[in-house]
Order: sequence, then structure tokens, then C-alpha cells
Amino acid sequence: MNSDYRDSGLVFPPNFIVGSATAAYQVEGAARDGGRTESIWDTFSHTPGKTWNGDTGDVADDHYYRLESDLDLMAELGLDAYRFSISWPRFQPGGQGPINPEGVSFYSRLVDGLLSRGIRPIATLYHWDLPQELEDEGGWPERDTAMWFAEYAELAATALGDRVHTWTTLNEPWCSAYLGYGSASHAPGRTSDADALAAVHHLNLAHGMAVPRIREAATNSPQVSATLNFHVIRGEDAEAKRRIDALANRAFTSPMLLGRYDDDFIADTSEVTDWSFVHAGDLATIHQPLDFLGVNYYSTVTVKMWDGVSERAMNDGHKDMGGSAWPGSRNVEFLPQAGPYTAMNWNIAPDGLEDLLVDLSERFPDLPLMITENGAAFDDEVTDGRVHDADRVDYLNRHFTAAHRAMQRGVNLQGYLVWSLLDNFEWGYGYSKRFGIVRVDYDTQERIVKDSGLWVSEVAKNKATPALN
Ligand code: GBH
Repeated sequence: MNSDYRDSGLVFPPNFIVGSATAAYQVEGAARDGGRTESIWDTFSHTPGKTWNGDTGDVADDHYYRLESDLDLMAELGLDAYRFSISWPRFQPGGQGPINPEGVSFYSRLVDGLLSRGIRPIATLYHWDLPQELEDEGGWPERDTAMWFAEYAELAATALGDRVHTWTTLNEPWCSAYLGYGSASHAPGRTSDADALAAVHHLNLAHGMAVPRIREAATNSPQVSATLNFHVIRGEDAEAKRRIDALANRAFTSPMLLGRYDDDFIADTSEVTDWSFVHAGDLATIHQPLDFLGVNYYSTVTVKMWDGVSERAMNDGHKDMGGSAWPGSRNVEFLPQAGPYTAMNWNIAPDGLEDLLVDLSERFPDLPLMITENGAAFDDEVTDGRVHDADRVDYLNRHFTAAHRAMQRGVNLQGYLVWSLLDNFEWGYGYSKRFGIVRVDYDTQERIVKDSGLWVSEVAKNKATPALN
């Protein structure tokens, strides 16, 4: 790469959206309140040994009860947009039947509070909190789950679609399918390669069934999208790269954006499943016009083929790679990568973001992109009531620089949402990892805007990155 991706004073277009993101189970708390029923993450996190320290989202950031002050905080930061997720079991307890007035009221107050502060609401319908009752009936490996999701999407768009303009169906279906049903590092913690692939298809189907229902129910000419986490794959071994690209990326982009499953993906997984769960017409249903694609990016992976079942791929201490997150391709090895690293041990690679954005815009030229998540966990310290998280500021500066370069190369990038507004429940890692641009003290629930929060605030207000000092 030609330079180190640290730049300053980069100017973004005046309508470029700079904001931040969270997800319901990671911030809301109030897990048993207001008519909410359990999700698979309640069950999973309350099962001993599943999360760090046995942490759960029972209280999290108490955001459900601190809505007004958290909204004021967002206004103070001058965010253009806030991406939140709707908790399905709070909105529609059990995932079937009537909506929950108290749940609807919470999201309604959230949306109204954002709009009155001039912040654009971006609503994600599914950020991993499947109602437990639907999991009891089989979860994502079952076709019915897609049907129930489409019902829920219509109800949500009916209730909020007069005010919410921007919708995302699914967040990172890769995680829901492979980590939830393959490697078991995420809820519901099942370990079946065949189920993981059935989940891939039914998540795709859920997306495709939901898109027209949202368009019909929302009265505000909605912008509809999906958010995918992309694997930016490095290494010299073309076969290993092809396999991981098929399983991780094209498993979702090909059906959603091109209306097909790629032959190599089907062939790679044929020892695991016969794909008989794909019915006639499904791919046409999944292939819906989208207004933009949400891109989540954190780091790269480096792979090569290994003539056996890779111990590293199965169990390298990286939870995402445990068990079988790679049905049909366990013989791909994930190699250690050059640092520097974040507190997740993910390598910091802004060039991966530039490459990803350019690659997507070349493959899907008419599809605008939005970075719906990018950010980093670091071991923050509080000194005199401040958090001087220079490492996170540097990470964000480098990644905004990468995005800026991609835009100069012609990428239609509409915005950049930093993960996350608040330190929060980091899934299997519990509260041990802090991604926030605002610190949360989990004893007092006090919020402290970190230096990175001030940095994002400046970028949002000025549409330019601040000069380096
Ligand atoms: C997102 O998941 C989630 O949407 C969000 O809820 C979560 O809090 C946030 O990111 C931080 O984890 O790990 O180097 O092999 C991201 C999960 C991280 C999974 C990157 C795939 C692949 C690269 N992804 N990982 S690496």
C-alpha cells in the first residue's frame, strides 16, 4: 500500500451522513420489562459458560430507561444519523401475533426523539435477537422463520414507517447462520453444518420476503437495505480465497443482488447438504431491488488450504472460527496476520476497507453503499474523568481516510456509522470489550464522551476530518 492511511483535513460531501450505531440487545437492558419476551440471546447468555464472565444483556446500558438522556447525548455530538435495531421480542412478543403497545411506544419515542433533534433514524429489523419461541420451533434452519420475519417487518414498517425513512432488514446474516448454527459461538449455540446452510437460505429468504412488505407498509418512500459483514480475504492461495469468499460473502450477495447461488458455493457445500430447502421461486423472492447496501467492516482475514482439518480454523482461540463456521471448507486455514491489533486481536487494516468498497462498487455499480459499522475495541482508561483513546481516534482516522480514498476512486458512499455509540454487551465477550465512542460505567451507568466521540462529533459537524496534532 502506498501510504499509511493517516491523513487529516479530508473533506466529505455536505450530504455525507456521519453517525453511530448500536443494537437492541447490546444496549437496551430491561430484558424482562415492558412486555418483552425472551430472545435466543437471553437464553444463551444465561446458559453457564457461553459468555465471558456469564455476562448477559439483562441491564446492559439501561438505554431503555435512559432514552431521553442518550438522545440528548447524540444531539450534543451532532450526529447526522443513529442506527438502532428493533428488538423483535419487545416489538412482537414471541415473534407471532399482535404487537406489544409498550414496545411500539419505546421505538416510537426513540424515533420521534431522533427526528426532533434532527437525527436521521436508521432502523435495523434483526440484529440477532430471535424470539425464543421461534427458535423452539426450529429457528432459522426452518422456512417458517422467514415467513414470521416478513410479518414482523410489515408490522414494524406499519407502526414506524411514517417517520422512519431508512430500513435495514438483517444485520450480518453470516453471524446468525454460521456462528449461531455452525460454530455455536453465538446464540442459539447449535452445531450443525447442514443447519447453518439452511439458516443461510432462510435468512436470505426472510430478507427477500420482507423488502416488498416494508415498501408497501411504510408511507415515507422508504430506503431499504441489508447489512452484510464482508470478509476481505488476503493470501496467495486462490482456492482458499475462492472458498471463503463463496461461503462468507457470495452466499449473501449473489442471491440478494444477482438472484442466484453460485455454482462453486453449491459444489463446495454438497457434502454437507443437498440444498433441497431451496424451493422454486425462492431466488426471485430474495432478489429485490435495494436502495443501498450496508457494509460492516472491521479487519481482514488471511487464508490457505491445508491438507486436513485445520486445527487453527477450528480452534485458534478466535471464537468466530471455533467449531464449524465453514461448512464444507474446514480444510481452509486462517493464518495469523501482521499487526497492529485491536483488543479483539483483530488486525488493523484500513486498506481492506478501501479495497472492499471499490470492489463492491465495481461489481454492483448501481448500488449505493453505506458503512453501517466500523470501529474498534481498545483497553480504555479513565483519567481525571476523561478517556483519551488515541488508539481509537487513530483507527477511525485511518478508516475514514480509506473511505475517502474509495470515494475519490468513484465509490458512491452515502455515509459512515461508527460502531458503537456506547460501550455495550459485546455478545460472547460480554462487557470485557469496549467499542464505544462514549464510555459507560457499568456500576453507575454514567456516560463519558471519549476523545473518539469528540472526534466523530467534529467530523459530523464539519464534514471533514480534523487536522492532526
Ligand atoms: C459486528 O459483528 C456486530 O454487528 C456488532 O453487534 C458487534 O458488536 C460488532 O461487530 C463488534 O464485534 O474476526 O478478524 O476473523 C462483527 C463480527 C467481526 C465477524 C469480524 C467476522 C471477521 C474478521 N465479525 N469477523 S476476523
